[in-house]
Amino acid sequence: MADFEAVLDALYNAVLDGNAPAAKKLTQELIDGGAAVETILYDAMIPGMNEVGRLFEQGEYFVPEMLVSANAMKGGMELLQPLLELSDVKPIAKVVMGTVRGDVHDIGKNLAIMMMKGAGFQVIDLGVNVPPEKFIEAASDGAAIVGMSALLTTTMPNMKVTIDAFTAAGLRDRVKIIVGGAPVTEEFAIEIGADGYGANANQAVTVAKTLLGVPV
Ligand code: B12
Repeated sequence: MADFEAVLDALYNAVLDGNAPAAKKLTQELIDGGAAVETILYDAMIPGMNEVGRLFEQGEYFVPEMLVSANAMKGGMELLQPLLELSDVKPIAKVVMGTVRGDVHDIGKNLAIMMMKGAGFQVIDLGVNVPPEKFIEAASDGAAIVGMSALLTTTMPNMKVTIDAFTAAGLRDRVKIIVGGAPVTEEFAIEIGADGYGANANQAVTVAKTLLGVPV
């Protein structure tokens, strides 16, 4: 294989250009060459998406461009998923994850889920635009952790709405609630009464394990 750096660079550009076939091909090339999942994600795909966000903010990219980039990244991610799956291992705990109501961004949530599954959690993915009732219903069936993702400043408040709904339903003490997503911060997490915050998909794992008293 051509040197790693050049392929990572090409993958970054494939995400940036929304070139799904190239993103898949290059991801496969990196996997075959022995690149670590983290390297593929954090040194190519995620920086690519961040650049897409910057271009959108500057008015150079519009929603359709964001969408094709997201699809290109998702195609690559699908190839990474099987590498993280553990078989025949008793799950550490059940986790319910979703993107909050009003928000359809799911790449970060899906990454967090991938990492959590890889670390041995059983994860129920509720998808996007998830109302509080749906989080509550899914969590009532033995979940230890509820994870919420939000990418919009306008949907972040729905994390608090969901936490308050857990309290109102008398279930707040039964689950640990963790939050994440680009605009979410540790301070915000504390302010809304979440139990934990993760800045990235790896931290989703460490924060969940720490909250459950499982060695990290
Ligand atoms: C791709 C994208 C889209 C795609 C989403 C496709 C998809 N399937 O997800 C589409 C085109 C649909 C879209 C739509 C919109 N988008 Co958009 N989008 C983005 C973009 C470019 C990338 C997001 C992304 O995937 N990042 C990569 C992932 C890996 O990062 P991440 O989500 O932060 O996740 C990481 C961590 O945060 C953490 N994490 C995430 N979730 C969780 C959960 C837990 C529990 C934990 C512990 C950790 C964790 O782990 C992840 C991995 O490290 C961002 C720009 C950006 N840089 O964020 C804008 C951005 C989020 N979008 C934006 C906007 C404005 C919109 C629209 C309103 C545009 C419009 N006019 O219609 C709509 C809103 C639609 C809606 N109702 O949700 C703005 C938000 C601004 C704001 N202040 O709120 C941004 C920031 C762009 C910008 N710079 O202006 N978007």
